[in-house]
Amino acid sequence: MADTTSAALLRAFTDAREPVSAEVLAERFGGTIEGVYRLINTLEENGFAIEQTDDGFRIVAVPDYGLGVQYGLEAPFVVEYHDRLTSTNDRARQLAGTATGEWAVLADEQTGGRGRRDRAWTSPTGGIWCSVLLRPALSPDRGSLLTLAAAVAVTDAVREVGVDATIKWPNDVMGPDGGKLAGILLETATSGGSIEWAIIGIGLNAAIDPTRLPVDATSLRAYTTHVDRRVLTQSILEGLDDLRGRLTDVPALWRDRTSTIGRRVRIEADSMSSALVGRAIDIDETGALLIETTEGHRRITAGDCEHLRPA
Ligand code: BT5
Repeated sequence: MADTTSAALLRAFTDAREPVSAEVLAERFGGTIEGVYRLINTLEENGFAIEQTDDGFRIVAVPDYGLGVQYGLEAPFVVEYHDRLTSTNDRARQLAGTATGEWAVLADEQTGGRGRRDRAWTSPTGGIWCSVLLRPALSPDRGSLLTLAAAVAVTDAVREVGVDATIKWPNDVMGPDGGKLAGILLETATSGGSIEWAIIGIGLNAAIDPTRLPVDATSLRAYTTHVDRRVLTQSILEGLDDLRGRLTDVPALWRDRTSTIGRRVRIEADSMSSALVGRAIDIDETGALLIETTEGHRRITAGDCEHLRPA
């Protein structure tokens, strides 16, 4: 059973940073006083330090990831945290079928993390492995804008901590020296001509020693010693929540942050029998990549992109 109550109790605290009595907390989150005491225990087990004074309860320390992400989060997602999961996308899929509302599933470690086209995603402890379950009213052909929006949100969160990331089409966030810092995996279900749910899986190599990652990967750890996963995850979730409300702005924001446009690229896609080489000239309003080749212009909706040296 998915747990929305710890999230509700944390929201009740977020509204007032002063000590709050058990009675007021119970009233705010719509539960009983016994429920408040039980949830206070749950929060303490999850790394919160909660002080009880004559005036009530006060949160004095917040875990640096996990349910700490819910505390002070200015986005409407219920956060669910697991130390270890097969894949946060798989868990979000279960929630899509069994729970209502919008969720952010987080894990510290994944044992079966997935990339696109069934590729494996290396997910040791210390990463931000996060799947956001959205229920957008969106036509399926605009779904890939959610991927671009997530790439923009991740890039901005990483830049805020001083790491100069850029986006490689369509969904890779690259570190300053070219290694892959983050990837995004979008999964959707459609019904009646519109998206019923969308799961945006975000993998960001945060507090991970780069030697534990594939050779082409990098980690925030390579650029900064102090990596605050709570702040980063909140900023990604808040950025994504803002952008999903104004998807028409996303292509321009993505363009401002990409290193792909203007580059010679090689594109491989399931829909093409051989790789395509050309110059990336733009993305269109759906996020498709426009390539100039010797045989004219091509429009690519999905695939893998490699940046090449100038001819
Ligand atoms: C992606 O696929 O970039 C999407 C990755 C999405 C991962 C998140 S984590 C939370 C959520 N739960 C999941 O199970 N998945 C999502 P793609 O573009 O296909 O890139 C996959 C390729 O990236 C692999 O074939 C490796 O070459 C490389 N790779 C694997 N692990 C990596 C890592 N941790 N960092 C950078 N590159 C990695």
